[in-house]
Amino acid sequence: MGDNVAMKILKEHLVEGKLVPGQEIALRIDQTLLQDATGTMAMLEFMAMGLPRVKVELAAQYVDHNLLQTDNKNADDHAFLTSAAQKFGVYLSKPGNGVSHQVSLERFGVPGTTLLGADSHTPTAAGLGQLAIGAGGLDVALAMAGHPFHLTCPRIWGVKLTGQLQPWVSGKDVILEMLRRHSVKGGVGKIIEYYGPGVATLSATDRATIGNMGAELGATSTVFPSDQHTLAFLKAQGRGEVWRELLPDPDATYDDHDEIDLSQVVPLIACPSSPDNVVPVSEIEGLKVDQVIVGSSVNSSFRDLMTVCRILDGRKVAPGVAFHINPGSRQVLENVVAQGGFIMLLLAGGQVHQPGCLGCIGMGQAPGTNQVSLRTFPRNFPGRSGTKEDRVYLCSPETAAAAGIFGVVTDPRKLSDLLFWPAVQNPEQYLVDDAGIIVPPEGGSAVEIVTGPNIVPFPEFPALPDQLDVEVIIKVGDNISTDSIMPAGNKVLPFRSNIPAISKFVFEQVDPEFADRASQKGDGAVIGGENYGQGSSREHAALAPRYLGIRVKIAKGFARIHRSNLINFGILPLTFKNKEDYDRIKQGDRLQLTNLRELIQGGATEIPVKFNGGEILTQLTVSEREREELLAGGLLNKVKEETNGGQS
Ligand code: MIC
Repeated sequence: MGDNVAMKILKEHLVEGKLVPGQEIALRIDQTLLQDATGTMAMLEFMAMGLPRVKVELAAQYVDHNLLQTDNKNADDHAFLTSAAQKFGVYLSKPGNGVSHQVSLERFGVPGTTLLGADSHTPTAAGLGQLAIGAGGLDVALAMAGHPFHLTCPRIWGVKLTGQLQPWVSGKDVILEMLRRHSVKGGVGKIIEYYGPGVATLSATDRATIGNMGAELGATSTVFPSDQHTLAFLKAQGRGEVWRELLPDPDATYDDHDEIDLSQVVPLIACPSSPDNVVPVSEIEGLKVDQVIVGSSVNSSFRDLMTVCRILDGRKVAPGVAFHINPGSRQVLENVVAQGGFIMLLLAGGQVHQPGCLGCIGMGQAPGTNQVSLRTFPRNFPGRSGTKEDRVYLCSPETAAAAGIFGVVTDPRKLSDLLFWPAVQNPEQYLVDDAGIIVPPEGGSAVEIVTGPNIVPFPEFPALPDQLDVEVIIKVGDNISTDSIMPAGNKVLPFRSNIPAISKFVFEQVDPEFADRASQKGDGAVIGGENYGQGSSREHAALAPRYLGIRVKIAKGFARIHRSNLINFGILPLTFKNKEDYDRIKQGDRLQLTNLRELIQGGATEIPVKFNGGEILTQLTVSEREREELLAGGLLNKVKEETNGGQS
């Protein structure tokens, strides 16, 4: 039986365990990715390990999230990251050079290698046939220190692509079709591998779009084969020599199956406020639009932007619409400028911003009250835009451009009444300019690390006690995202390296009293529904609640990265054995967990929880390694124990 692409890469990188779905495995990591919002903490964690230099083939640090400089904080973090990158052998992509995913695709990605990134959208690298996985900052810091990455061996979900996309339909519509079919939980525990004749019709950047938003399906990763399109993209970047062909064997099999006939995919749109709330654009045609944003984390490539330029060429953005463009990278912007696209945007009335994440993480571009905002971003969780009760829709660049011109949601296929489909291709040779990348010097040991006053020491957490008597500080429903747990935005993001300060914002939009209540009550618990902690990789969604005293989270189910982050910081991730028990516990109840250490050491998979005179059974689904981390009070404590010969 032949291997699929994912299995080939997994086999080449497996260092522990067996490739049996559900079992814990460890993979060798070739490249790492940090961005500034998660990377400041991750860099501090790496430094706590005391190594002189990173031990991966390539480590890169991008400054793309915290670009606003309203006071010293973000600028201090940039200076810290720049000095640390120099010292430890990390490539530094400067503020304004672009979004990590786009720059990594352009300048660093290598087919067939592994990339671990402190950002859930790291699988954008699927566009190059790289196996890229999003993880918490601490896991990435460990990988930078040369440790393998542990994960539950995923099932491989083969999605056969046939046919060819119709004009005005693009990669974004394919991933929205996946979300329409399978929901934000559909990819949990899986690597999605696209194969079949339709793959050859998709450019590397369309594949990157599909890979990026595999994160919205909850998938561990996404892969595409590395073929002639991959080679063409790498050659156009002047990096053809890193290409290798990576195709599924002709008799490759998959654990799960689906099929998409690309020619049947229609323009789709995700309605507020979940990426899987997908309908055909035609269904909501005519809805008045106030704001359109193209770019940021996804759909910010040359093809995406140039398509928008061509659609806007010689036309005007509708008077009531603010039309923003956030290029994915300096390189994208330079190439759009070189091909005359920039002037088309300006003359049409577009607002062009510096390359970066910007409004995608709530750093500006928040819509007004009740305003409808169409974005080519990957996420539209409630309030993520920065505006409470926002109305954010996710769509392709083609749909975004059509809305910009007509001022109302419009099926982009109607644009053929105005112009021929531009069918923009990626250039055969990009204008390549690495001025925004600082290459680390050979020996960086003499470099002084620069730290500002906002970088505060990492909090210390004790080992897990034997008994826990905790109060339920909050009870929430299904699909709570990390944006709800630990909001981002311009007010909060500058505190990513200051846990005491950022913890004041935990659950701010759901329950503004949460942080005060949690710190007053001492040890606490959170009750959640299905897919708790979906969305971003931000470890602050575990770290900050832990700082406030949260010791246990009991949910119907956890999202992959958040579950690992909870364990990394010593929070017990328990699931209800009987999901109906969720209804029996309410906010304010006291929960007692006894003999915890003995149970966890002894390999117990069921943990009894007493409350209000009753008892429920919860499940602890963790590996041996994770049990040790929980007992130690978190992964950093365990690493310290190991380095100090058993003394914490
Ligand atoms: C996101 O899309 O939510 C982010 C911003 O890329 C995050 C990273 C973060 O929280 O800083 C992610 O998805 O990991």
